[in-house]
Amino acid sequence: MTTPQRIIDANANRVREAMRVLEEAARFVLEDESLSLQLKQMRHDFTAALPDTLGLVAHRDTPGDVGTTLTTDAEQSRSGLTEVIAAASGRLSEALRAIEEYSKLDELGPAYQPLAQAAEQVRYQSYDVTQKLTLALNKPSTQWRLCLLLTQSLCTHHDWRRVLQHAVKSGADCIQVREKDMDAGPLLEHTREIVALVGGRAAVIVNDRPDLAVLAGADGVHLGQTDLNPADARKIVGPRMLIGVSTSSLDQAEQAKADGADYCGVGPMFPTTTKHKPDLAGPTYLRGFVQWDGLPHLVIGGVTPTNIRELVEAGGRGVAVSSAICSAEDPAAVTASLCEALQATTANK
Ligand code: TZP
Ligand code: MG
Repeated sequence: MTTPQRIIDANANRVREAMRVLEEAARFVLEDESLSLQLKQMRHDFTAALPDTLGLVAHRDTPGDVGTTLTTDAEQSRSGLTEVIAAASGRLSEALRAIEEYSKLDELGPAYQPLAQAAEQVRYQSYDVTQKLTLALNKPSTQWRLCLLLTQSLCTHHDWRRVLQHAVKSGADCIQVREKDMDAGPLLEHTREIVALVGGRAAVIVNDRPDLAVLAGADGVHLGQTDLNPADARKIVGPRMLIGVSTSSLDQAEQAKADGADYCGVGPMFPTTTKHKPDLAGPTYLRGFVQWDGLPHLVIGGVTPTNIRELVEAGGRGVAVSSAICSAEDPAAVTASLCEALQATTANK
């Protein structure tokens, strides 16, 4: 009786093929090193659980397979990458389940038991990686144009709520809550108020605190080099929320990407009194970052309507600005002027 082996062989091919489809998306579409590695590892673990000694290939009979000419309309087209991933992950888990069930048949004896167990383990892993892939492919773009770093004490001419409203109305598409001296309780209340005031018109990112970002229903968290590692922060914020990392060199940017960051702060560009940063990365780093083009960016540090042109010319597509807007007499005008300068780049891309 060769039927179970033939089924197992056919499904083992399906598993490897489906894994390849997923792996290519992780590697070439998302360029996500850790997800690519996870998929590669799964493919290797699965192949190792299929020893040649089982002689499965001898049971193959492709010309005699009545299923090779059966197709459905749904198999003939894919509306986009999400559907490619959905089809491959469905095929993967179904094929793994088929292997698991047929490998348990008494008639095959104990040699197939490890295969049944391995197929079950890989199936659970497949649920995890396909969720990560699907969420990553559907993540909103994080190439914002203008991020306002909102700090109450820097709002010298207007109440911070007015600064916020003016900035959002005038084109800021991201707000980072940056209050270094606020305790967790008040900071959570403050962030909740900002989330409510912004009302979905811009993304809200919380500086330093992934826990508060989750509790306040914000869109993400921004981390410095000595804050939590993005991979650890991800355990708190989950797969959907955005994680940004401040970087001053390409090594840091590459590391941030490997750790699962969604965008990088790139700076500091110019001297600033907002944060003590003795070493300027400057436009030279921005040019290197743009050439690398591994993640969306926010150029930061002393950015004003006067110097933004240089950053635009260096390839900057998004900026993060604190004092130039918070301390402005006319925060709306400053925001509009910065956005206008950036509009030119986006139009040129
Ligand atoms: N990280 C690098 S420079 C900087 C931060 C948080 C300060 C940005 O503020 P400003 O006032 O726009 O220079
Ligand atoms: Mg920090």
